[in-house]
Amino acid sequence: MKRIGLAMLWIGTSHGAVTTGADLEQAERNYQQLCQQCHGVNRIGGAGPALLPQSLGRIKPGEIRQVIENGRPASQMAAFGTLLEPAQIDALALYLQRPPNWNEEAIRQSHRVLVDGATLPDQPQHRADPLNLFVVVEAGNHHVAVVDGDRFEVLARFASHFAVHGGPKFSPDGRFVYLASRDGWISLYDLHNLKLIAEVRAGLNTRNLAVSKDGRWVLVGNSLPGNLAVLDARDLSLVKTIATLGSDGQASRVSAVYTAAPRNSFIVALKDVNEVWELSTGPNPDFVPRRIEVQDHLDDFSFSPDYRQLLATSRKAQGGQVIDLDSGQVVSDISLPGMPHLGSGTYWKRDGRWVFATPNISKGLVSVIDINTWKVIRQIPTLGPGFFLRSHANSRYAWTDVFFAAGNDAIHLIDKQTLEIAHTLRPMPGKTAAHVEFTHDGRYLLLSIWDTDGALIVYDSNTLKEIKRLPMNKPSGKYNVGNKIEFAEGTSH
Ligand code: DHE
Repeated sequence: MKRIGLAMLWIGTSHGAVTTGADLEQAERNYQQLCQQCHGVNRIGGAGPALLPQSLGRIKPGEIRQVIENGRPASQMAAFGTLLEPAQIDALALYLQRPPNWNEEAIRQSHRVLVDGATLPDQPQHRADPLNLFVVVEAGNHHVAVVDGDRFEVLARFASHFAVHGGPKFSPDGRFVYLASRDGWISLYDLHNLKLIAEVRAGLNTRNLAVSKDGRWVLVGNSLPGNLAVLDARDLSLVKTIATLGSDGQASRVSAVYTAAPRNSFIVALKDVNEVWELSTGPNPDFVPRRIEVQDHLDDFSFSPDYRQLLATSRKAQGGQVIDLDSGQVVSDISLPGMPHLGSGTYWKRDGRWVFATPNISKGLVSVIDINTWKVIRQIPTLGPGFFLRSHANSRYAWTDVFFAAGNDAIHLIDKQTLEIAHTLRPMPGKTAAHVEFTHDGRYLLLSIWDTDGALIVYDSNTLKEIKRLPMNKPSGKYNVGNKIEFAEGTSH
């Protein structure tokens, strides 16, 4: 192996000498050139493990240096001792033990306004019904498609940042959509003009985002650094960051952020401290959190239809708990086996009473809960653990997958009244079928086939006949504008 660009890389320190700021800057460049491909752009891991202080804490500094120099036997980790000088290895080992820096200045510098939104027409510049558009995340090649929900044609398609995850969120009128990528980039797209308006990197590793009831603010929940970023929804400019520190000062990552429209607030779940935060989004908000103490860290949760209660689970807990958001008190414990995925759960009316159903990511069942009594009224066995569950007020069925099982090409249709599996479809045998979203009127639905040679399949939601197939590269989530801005029954919030 040759020493790469040594004259340019070498900063002039000798092995054992003090590592300077310039050495660390060079170490960062070396990281990007040599390590990033396996360990991730932000050191958050990829094919190789994350290289962050949190994940390296148990390893002695000398051992970190030794692994860089000699590699790790019986692993993919190569030796860089012949490629880097000893002092460069020192600097790289030190660099990996420091937290990545992403402060307000870095966020502001990353901000790009691509088009001045005020100069664009405020009426749709296309023929499609603006409330029946779908925003579709094409995960296989990091693109986003805008699909006409009447003609089932792609109206526009644009490149996204790396790994858009979670639900895009919309402005209250449905004109703008906000997307969050796992690598911290937030994008603002105008669905009337089919144009990307602005982008900002709000963090290094982002969980998700929420848009306030009045459409003025975007709240971004980050894992790295552990904080919240408040953005101006008009152009994504940074308003402020809020470090997510528990009342005892302990730093926490964010699990998720949501808008609770009836409460005119944001709800924030924290991953490492036993607190849920509520941030008012009323007039002139100060974004100072109201802290609600909870029994466990919240990894996954959903709301009651009136947003007065939080139905929460923790991966460590033995089930679920219902938390009253006004009093902060736990109202009820719910015995739920396995690992219910409450965030993907959905509500519907059965015999005039609200029920809530949740898939389970470790057991092959869907649990149905009566939300007046908070009792589990049915455990519906499925072919395997599933991820998503979706319905619509006008649909007789709730659609769920078996994402984590060998037979994940199957999709179950649960009859919402009998609570039995009425149909099991296999749309493309051998290929994972998961995640459904209905058209605004509920007459049709779009289903994803998560494969490089995948597709969006359009079904008639009553006859279950296939209407159309749009080839796509691993389409993941898809989101109907009308359903989303109305917080419609059956879809995710
Ligand atoms: Fe997701 C939504 C968390 C792994 C695809 N996922 C969400 C949301 C959260 C979450 C908090 C709600 C966001 C919102 O509404 O704004 N997801 C997590 C995890 O903690 C988990 C288990 C581990 C992780 O890596 O973060 C996880 N999720 C995945 C995947 O592996 C999936 C299948 C592929 C991917 O894209 O990474 C995946 N998650 C999705 C999708 C949604 C989602 C498609 C949106 C669902 C919706 O209909 O709204």
